[in-house]
Parts: sequence; structure tokens; C-alpha cells
Amino acid sequence: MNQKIPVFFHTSQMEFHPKYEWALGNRIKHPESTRRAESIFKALKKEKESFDIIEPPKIALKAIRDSHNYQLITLYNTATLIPEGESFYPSVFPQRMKAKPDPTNIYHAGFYCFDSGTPLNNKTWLASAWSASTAYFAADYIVKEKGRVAYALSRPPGHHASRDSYGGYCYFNNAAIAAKLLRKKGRVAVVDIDFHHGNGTQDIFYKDDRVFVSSIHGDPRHHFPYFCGFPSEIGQGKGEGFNLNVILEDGTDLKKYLQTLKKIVIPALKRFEPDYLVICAGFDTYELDPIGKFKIKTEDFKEIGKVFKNLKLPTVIVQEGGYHTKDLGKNVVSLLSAWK
Ligand code: OKP
Ligand code: ZN
Repeated sequence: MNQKIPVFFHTSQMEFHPKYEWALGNRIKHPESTRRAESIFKALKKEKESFDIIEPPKIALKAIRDSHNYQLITLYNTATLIPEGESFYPSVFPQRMKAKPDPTNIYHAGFYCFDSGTPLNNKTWLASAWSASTAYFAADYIVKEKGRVAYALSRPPGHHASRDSYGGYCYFNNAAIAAKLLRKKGRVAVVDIDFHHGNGTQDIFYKDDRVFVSSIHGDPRHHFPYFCGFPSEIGQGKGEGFNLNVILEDGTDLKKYLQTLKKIVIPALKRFEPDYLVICAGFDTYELDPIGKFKIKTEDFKEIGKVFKNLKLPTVIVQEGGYHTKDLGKNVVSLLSAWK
């Protein structure tokens, strides 16, 4: 072990508590709890000699605005007025009406929202802005300190949030915010290894030829976010050819996962010749995950990590999903240990 891996995290991220979500008409306990971050934190602390925990400064509004429109930010500010302990779940989604949305009206949240699992409350803005900070300053560290790797313990996650919409437990696209910073310095490859398609990140960089986005995920015909994540989505305009979606079937194990990674994703990434790498690190591919349906084991995450480490690119690892709370920390440490 030569150098400690910096971990970016801010305690204000823990002030947001989504209580429940709607799943097929049932009210279920929300999977994206603060216990996830606690599990990660605990596992990192166990290996104190390997990790350096850093509190990021406050992110500038303009850094968020590089990835999101002002309406979305305004809506989260509107949500700060929701009474303590209450939360707002939109129930009207006027996607195809002649809507006149007003983000200062909380009842209009449905215009910006695409699912029923992503509540707004008075702490959404606080926690998601700090979550964005972790990713932004992890990227900033890579650039300024010429670091080889940094980990953002971002929570709430980000990869489902697009420029103007939120959903899938995501409010700001943390990885996109990091990639927008890196993009000013060079060519950026984003690889999303969460079980779910990173629709928000795809969207933000869809017409961009300076950011290559690839996502490896469960079949969207059967899994969230359902409507996108297909191989036919290759980018648009200047960005055509710079988006790569790979679908793997339920039950995928390490062997199949690595095959796909090495045969499809890595060669495409190398052809792009990136200067920086951003990994959207979801751990809901874990064999015991309650939502994801792959069969990746704890020790497998290290093998996946090695494939990325071998690229020898300055790398920002941004935390996304992973809902087997107890083992989440171990899984994160396993992935990060590839960089030791
Ligand atoms: C967020 B991320 C299952 C409902 C599924 C949406 C899943 C969002 C995943 N009961 N709700 O990509 O880990
Ligand atoms: Zn996921």
C-alpha cells in the first residue's frame, strides 16, 4: 500500500431520511437509508490505514448548474418549506400535457419527477447538495493533487437524475457533476456498474463527444428504469457513438460480468482515449441485494476494480446504489482495495 485513498463525505448527507416508497401499489420501507452510508463508513474505518476521510467544502451553485437546470434547483428549495417530518410524493405527472410548471409550487413536483420512490422533504436540498459536493471535490482532488484515485461516498445517489428531472432515489447527478469538472481538463469516460441503467448520466452527455458514457445493467424490459438503457441508444449529433449500453441477464455472475467488461466496454473505452475515468459504483449487483438480480460476490468487486485500475487513468469512484445494507461496506472496501 503506497498511498491512502481519499474518501469524500459530509455529515449533512445524513440528515435526509426518505421513509417509504411505492412499489407496485405497496408502501414499503425506503431502501436508500442512512444506514447504507453508516455501513460504508464503518467498513472504511476498520481499515483506517488505507483511507483518508475528507470533508468537502460547499459546492458552488454553478457547478451544479453545469449538469442541472435552475427549475430543478428551485424545486428542491421549495421543498425546504415542507414541514419537518413530512414529505411530498407527486401523484400527478403531466408529461404529455401543455403543462405550465412552476417549481415554486410543490404540487408541481410531478413535472420534474419520473417515479414514486423519490420523496421531497425539507432536507432533500441539504443532503443532495452535499452529496454532489463529495463527487465534485473528489474530481477536484484528482485534478489538483494529481491523485490516481478518489472515492466519493455520495448519498443520496445520482445516476438517475438528468438535467431537468429526478427519480430512482436520485436528485442531483453526482457523477455527472464530477465529469463536467474533469471535462474542462480532458476527455472523460464514465462507466456505470450499478445494476440499473444510468439514464440520467446518459441523458446529460448524450450529445457530448468529450464524455464517453457506458452503462452495464439488468434488462430494462424487466427492471428500473424500464424505458431506456438499450444498446440502440448510442448518442446523438456530435455525441453519436459515445454512448454504450450493455444489458446482462438476471443471474449474471463474475465470469460473465468480466467477459462483457473486457470484451465490450473496456475496448470501446480505450478507443475513446480518455484522460479521466469516473466509475458510477453501484453495489446492487451483489448476490444478496434485495433489488438487483446479478450474482456478484463480495470478493468479486475487487476483480472488477482491477480491470479499471489497470487502465491507469486518474479515477473518481462515485457511490451509487447497493441495498444490502449489512454487506454494503465490505463490498465498497473490496472494490476500492483494487487500488491499494
Ligand atoms: C436506484 B439505483 C423496488 C422498486 C424499485 C427503483 C429502484 C431505484 C434504484 N421495490 N425502485 O440505481 O440503485
Ligand atoms: Zn441501482
